[in-house]
Amino acid sequence: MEKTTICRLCSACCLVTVEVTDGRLVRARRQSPLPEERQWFCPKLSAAAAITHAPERLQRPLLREGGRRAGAWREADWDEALSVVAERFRSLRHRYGAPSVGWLRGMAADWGAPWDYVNRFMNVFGSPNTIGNGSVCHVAREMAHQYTYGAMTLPQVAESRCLLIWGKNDLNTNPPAAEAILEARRRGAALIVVDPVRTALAERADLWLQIKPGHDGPLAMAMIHEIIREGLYDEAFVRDWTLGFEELRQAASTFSPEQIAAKVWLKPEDIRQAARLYAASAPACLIDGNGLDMQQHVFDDTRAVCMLRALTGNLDRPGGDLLPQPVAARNLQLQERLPADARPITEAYALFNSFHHNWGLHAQSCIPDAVLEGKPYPLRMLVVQAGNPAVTMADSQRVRRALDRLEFLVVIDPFATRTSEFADVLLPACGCFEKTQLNRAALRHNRVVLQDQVLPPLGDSRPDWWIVFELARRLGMQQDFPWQSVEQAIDDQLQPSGITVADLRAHPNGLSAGETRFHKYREQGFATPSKKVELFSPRLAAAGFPGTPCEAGWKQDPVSFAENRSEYPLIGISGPRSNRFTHSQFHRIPALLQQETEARVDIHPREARRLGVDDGDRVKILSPRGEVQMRVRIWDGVAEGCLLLGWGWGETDPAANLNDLTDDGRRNPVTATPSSRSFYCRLLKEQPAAPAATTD
Ligand SMILES: Nc1nc2c(c(=O)[nH]1)N[C@H]1C(S)=C(S)[C@@H](COP(=O)(O)OP(=O)(O)OC[C@H]3O[C@@H](n4cnc5c(=O)[nH]c(N)nc54)[C@H](O)[C@@H]3O)O[C@H]1N2
Ligand SMILES: Nc1nc2c(c(=O)[nH]1)N[C@H]1C(S)=C(S)[C@@H](COP(=O)(O)OP(=O)(O)OC[C@H]3O[C@@H](n4cnc5c(=O)[nH]c(N)nc54)[C@H](O)[C@@H]3O)O[C@H]1N2
Ligand code: SF4
Ligand SMILES: [Mo]
Repeated sequence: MEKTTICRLCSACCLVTVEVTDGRLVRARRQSPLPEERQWFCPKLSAAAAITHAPERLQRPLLREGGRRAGAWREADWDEALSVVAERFRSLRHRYGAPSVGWLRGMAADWGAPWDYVNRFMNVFGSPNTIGNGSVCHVAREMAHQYTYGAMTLPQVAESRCLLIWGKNDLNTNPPAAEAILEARRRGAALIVVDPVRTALAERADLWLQIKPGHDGPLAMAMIHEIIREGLYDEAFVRDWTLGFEELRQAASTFSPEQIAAKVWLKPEDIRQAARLYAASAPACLIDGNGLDMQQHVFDDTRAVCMLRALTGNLDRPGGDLLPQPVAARNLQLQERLPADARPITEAYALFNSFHHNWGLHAQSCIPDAVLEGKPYPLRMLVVQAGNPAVTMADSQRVRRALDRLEFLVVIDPFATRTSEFADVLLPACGCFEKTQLNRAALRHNRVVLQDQVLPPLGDSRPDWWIVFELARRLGMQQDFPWQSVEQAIDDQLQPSGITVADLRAHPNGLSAGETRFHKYREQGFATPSKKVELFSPRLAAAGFPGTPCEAGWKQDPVSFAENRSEYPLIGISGPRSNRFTHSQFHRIPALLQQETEARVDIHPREARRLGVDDGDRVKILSPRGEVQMRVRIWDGVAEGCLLLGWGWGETDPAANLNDLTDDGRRNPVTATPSSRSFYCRLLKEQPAAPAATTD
């Protein structure tokens, strides 16, 4: 049997065809409009069978016996496991109040409908503390887009004459997007890449700006400076549709390419050329990515980048950056059921908490604060679903202390993880091909696609939606979870669009919920308070934040531990994602380990010489937070003064847990984002083991 569905082995959400024989996934291939020789390959999908049927998959709920440190698990059936969890929800609420229970979501189970169910569940239970990891993923960036022109844009690569790609590496992270970029190159579109690393994309660029890590805001301001100085902006658009051009011009006045270039490790002429090429090549699109995230200045830096789109008149224009037309859907979250005075533990990040009608809370760093320091009040129980915070959150040692301190921890995951070592209950979630769900990526714009189940759940594992619905019933929420199946819940959510699960199954490649339209702002303005693009944001200024990015001039070094630079002189870069792994996942799948078997640190040849290390050496990398061990690879694709550190290995090799080095002490004041992408560190060559002492 073959069936079309959406792959969720990473967040690219590709449309795939899956072949199933005798209840086993045999093969999966990505759908692509291109002839085979021009398709971009995804190794994770090729390993879909090995991942889905991995011997390590959890097949039964597990309960901890004899206390957390005893390390003994006992298998249980769902009835018993969910009763134990429900009982803890009740007793914590009774003893400390419902907000003492939190729910942390990682990226894996989708940001969409399953996230809505959890919010609904927690809101009805009475806790505002349902928290996603968007402060380090794209949600902080999304807020920057939203505060500038109302929504996160979608690059219109196919019709574009110039692609400016900023901190994104689609060749490794999103094959459909990679194909679109490579096709645009084939038809002659210009390519500018802003990245501290010479990625395969940077290698293909007309112009590669090898920026100093974490310094994207000043670069964007310098490009703005150049575009204004040279009169390359779209005057009519700026006049009619922006607010605060004068403030932006003022703020950019101290960021000329000549003033800024050396501070961001670039040449003034390269900055000028990038600005001119981008501004003069209408239509041009700007693709921003996770290189901007996990930086302390993510919010203002991304706002500055967003402003380039507006100045050049590329917003909502064919070949530019489209403002999405979301599919009409019900908000299932029941926020109104929380008591009016409910205070989330993320209350210090009020604008981030409320910027979007259904993103919910994402300042995940507040969880260890609440558990360890009772700030703003203690969190005592946590459910971790589809995430591995012991490896993926900044300052992992502190995170592990917090996990250990919890009175009760429930983990919902298809695999045992470093995080589940701290769990009291481990619930086996089934994988992406074993369940039906509506993914929010599909609701973001006007095309809806169903992630449709192609296989029965492995063993006794269960879909995330089922686990939440069952838990809700056990806590007496039948009325709020009336659905007998996920299909009913999806139909309910999609009712305003008139699209049903049956329609989607009849059109497995997706259904259009309307025509794509450009220049929508001409009818309704932008979705900001002023209805214009806010180059100056009165909302932010009123809340005490800079109204315009960089208005106070050059900021202090945003790289973590800048104050310790003399002792930790190198900049560690949390490396780009490999196309074989998703964060901490899949490092036990043999087929995916063939090319890369352990964590590497890439070092420029001249830097390696200075440090006295060679290809293949084992080294220690230290920061004020901790240390890791990795193997050296000499590579000139990374700048001198930087160490490019392999990402995601902490699950299988605790000595290579990159987030043991990162800092969670300083955070972006709007979005709670720590600088876990770039941090000062130093390197020590490991001494070969001393020969054993002899006693003759
Ligand atoms: N230093 C540094 N830190 C980072 C990053 C970085 O680049 N550098 N990246 C950041 C980013 S952008 C992100 S998004 C986060 C990711 O952080 P996490 O979300 O914690 O990432 P993963 O390691 O992918 O963990 C996902 C977990 O979900 C499980 N899982 C898979 N499918 C399902 C499912 O269907 N249901 C359930 N219940 N579980 C499932 C997997 O087995 C895995 O244990 O890490 C962030 N942290
Ligand atoms: N194979 C695979 N695919 C994935 C994932 C995965 O783990 N594996 N994760 C998924 C998730 S959750 C996410 S968020 C996306 C992320 O997808 P992308 O946005 O493509 O993220 P990365 O590859 O981490 O980083 C993008 C680029 O930013 C660069 N960069 C690092 N520091 C800086 C900086 O200071 N400035 C600039 N301008 N660039 C910098 C990196 O070198 C890298 O080339 O990928 C998704 N897809
Ligand atoms: S990139 Fe690969 S793993 Fe990620 S969703 Fe697409 S096919 Fe699946
Ligand atoms: Mo992410």
